[in-house]
Amino acid sequence: MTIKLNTDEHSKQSNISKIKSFRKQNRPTSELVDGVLKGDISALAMAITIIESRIDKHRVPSQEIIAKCLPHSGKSIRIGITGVPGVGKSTFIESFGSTLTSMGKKVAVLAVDPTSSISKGSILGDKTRMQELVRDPNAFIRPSPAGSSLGGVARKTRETILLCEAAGYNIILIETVGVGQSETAVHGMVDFFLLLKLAGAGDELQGIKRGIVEMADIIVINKADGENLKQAKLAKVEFSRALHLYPPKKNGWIPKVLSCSASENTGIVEIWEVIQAFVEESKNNDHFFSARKEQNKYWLLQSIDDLLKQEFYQNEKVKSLLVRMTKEVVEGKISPFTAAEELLKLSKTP
Ligand SMILES: Nc1nc2c(ncn2[C@@H]2O[C@H](COP(=O)(O)OP(=O)(O)O)[C@@H](O)[C@H]2O)c(=O)[nH]1
Ligand SMILES: [Mg+2]
Repeated sequence: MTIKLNTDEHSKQSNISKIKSFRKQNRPTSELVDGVLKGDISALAMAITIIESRIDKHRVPSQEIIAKCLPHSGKSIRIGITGVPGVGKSTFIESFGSTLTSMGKKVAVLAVDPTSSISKGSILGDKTRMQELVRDPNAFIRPSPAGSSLGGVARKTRETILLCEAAGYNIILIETVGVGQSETAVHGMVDFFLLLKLAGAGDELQGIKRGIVEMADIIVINKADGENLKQAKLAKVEFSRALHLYPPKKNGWIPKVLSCSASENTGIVEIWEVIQAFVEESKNNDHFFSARKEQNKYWLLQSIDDLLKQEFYQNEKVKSLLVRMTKEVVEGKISPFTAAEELLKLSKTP
């Protein structure tokens, strides 16, 4: 096995930990879990690597690690951060994350970006925007797991949340890029969902879908600085009004609209205050924990879906018949439904 090393200088630290992890690969999982529970970053990184691994021999250890960490998880605030590329997510996470660590919090930054393995532009790859946080001993940054399906990427990120919590991180920030389905997946794994926006262009022009606005617990107009400041303040007022047109939230929370400058660190503390108010309110009316329970249920069903599909498509008999069936369906010799039924029947034969 070879270790893939990153070449940019900001990844030097991660290279060191990769090599260390590599050497420690034969550590028993109990030792690894002890390390995680003590907050040892290299143990945490290694445990996550095992969980993300698609190698068969990592399957059992991965389940053991999760089982042992689960009782120690849950004690954090999980925050999803979304917005179109360029809106300032990475810059915001740097500023917000550093503000939180300076308050004594331990912050883990994760990402769900199913495109990152294709474009190589992993949204956390631009660690240049997180120079401070990268060096912060109270911050842990982990790029998006690679994966071909959003389901797989999301599952791994969800499990990584549990490990980070077991390691003592009490704020989990999950970045996702504001296009496609990944924000729905992230919304399904966080307590609080933050949408970053820009003043000026309308939502459609910014590529923000209505559904994403509906999911947001806070909308933050970023880049409220310099010549843009006035426009950002205006956008904030306008958007607060527009929000009344959206259906009320099940938990009774009224989404807030704020503005900030991620690069100048203004308006950041106010955002944290809103999140604290949200947590307090939703813990008081019990929506905080009931939402997490709902999420667990959702992920159970999602996992069953994933596993069933995986089992089906990996079945050797299915694989070979699928090619022929596809051809016959395309040529109109057999109906798609009949073909599907036959394939399913075949997958169940021993
Ligand atoms: N003026 C200004 N520029 C910002 C602010 N936040 C981010 N930027 C700039 O916007 C660009 C995109 O930021 P980045 O954090 O990479 O956005 P991301 O793609 O959403 O992660 C960079 O050039 C940042 O320097 C801000 O608050 N004010
Ligand atoms: Mg970014």
